[in-house]
Amino acid sequence: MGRANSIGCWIKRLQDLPIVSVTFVHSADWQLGARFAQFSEKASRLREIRVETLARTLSMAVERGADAFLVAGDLFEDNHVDEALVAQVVSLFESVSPLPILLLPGNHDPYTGPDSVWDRNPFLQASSHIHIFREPGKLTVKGAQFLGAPLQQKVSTLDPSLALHSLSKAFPEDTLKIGVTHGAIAIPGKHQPNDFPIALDAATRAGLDYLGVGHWHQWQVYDEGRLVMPGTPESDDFGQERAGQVALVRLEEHGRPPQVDPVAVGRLNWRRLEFRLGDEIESRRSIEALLEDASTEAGNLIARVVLQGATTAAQLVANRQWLDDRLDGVFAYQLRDESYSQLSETELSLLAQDHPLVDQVLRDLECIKQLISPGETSVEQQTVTRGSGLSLASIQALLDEGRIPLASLKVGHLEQAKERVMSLLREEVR
Ligand SMILES: [Mn+2]
Repeated sequence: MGRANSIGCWIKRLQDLPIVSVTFVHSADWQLGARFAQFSEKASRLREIRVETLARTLSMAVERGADAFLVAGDLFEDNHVDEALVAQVVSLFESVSPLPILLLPGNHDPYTGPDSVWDRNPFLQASSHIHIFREPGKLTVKGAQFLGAPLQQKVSTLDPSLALHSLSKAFPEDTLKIGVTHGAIAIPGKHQPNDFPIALDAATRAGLDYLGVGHWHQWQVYDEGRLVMPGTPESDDFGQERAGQVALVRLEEHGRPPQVDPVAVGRLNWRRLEFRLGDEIESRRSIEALLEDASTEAGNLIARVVLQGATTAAQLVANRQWLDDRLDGVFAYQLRDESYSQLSETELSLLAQDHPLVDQVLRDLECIKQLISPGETSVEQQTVTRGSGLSLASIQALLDEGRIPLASLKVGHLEQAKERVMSLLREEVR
């Protein structure tokens, strides 16, 4: 009897509690309309792919039963994107109606009034499930409060999350509150002072259960899991290992930690590869391995191959041809040539005639290298055989003058200096 009573009591208490749970997709930095000028004829396809990724991500949000879809700034590359793109994006949002779409102007697409992309006709005529935070404000979804602090200019030294404080205070303590804003995370030395610095504890400070931000293009989480920057959903550069994702967020009740899962939505795989000339077999093998990797569909690969090391003109041509053939099927491929000429004895003597100063620099570098590397021959002997004008004493004097302790100088430094001289020389010859 007592037991039944207590269960009944509990059920009643549960009914009295405002049970709110909300699931949403948090995205940012789509930068639709980005020019990708360096990709010339592939640039328009790169722009289309970003829109396709947005369409897939919206479908994913519907499939996962999301209650809202957030864009925490920089949906567009700038406020001057094509009218057709704006119409296309709005129609994608219309296609998932009534899923609430919450759009926040970022630093690329700040709300600056009637001249901004947010006041174009497709947005002005859009259905009410598409909400734009033109001003700091709130939108209620399933009893949870989404609070937006939009950007209205391109740069500012003010923390945009400060606007969320007053918005947050207007609600009872136990309300589920989600902030949305855009800016750099204020990590000392890692952000520009005028790049909308957001405090590392901005979510806690404003009493938010979650603060969804955008700006940097790689996934990062702060403030004990409450401050999330999901990165760009479609990678747009090399070296972004944590891009290509959006956050799927579930909040159960105020005060509980959010459940945040990254969902991979990006298609393109940007890879920077080093190709060591003089080590062709290993270099070619690593490219073969990448192309055979099942997770890397060649058609989705954007490869930048950096040629490095010393090579002869004939080897360079052969390796470039191999790369051109092998990487024919990838989405896009760039070759960066940082290699330098391996000169024959004849070429070296011609170099000495034509560019005596360069020749002397190379000989001096070689001489210093011999001085610091353990060898069988004495420095004096090397100096004589290399024909350098530098004596041991003059090298020591040069190092003293530059306050460089001999012990801190490594062979690698000299090799690097020689590579640099040779590559400059090659640029000159071309
Ligand atoms: Mn940004």
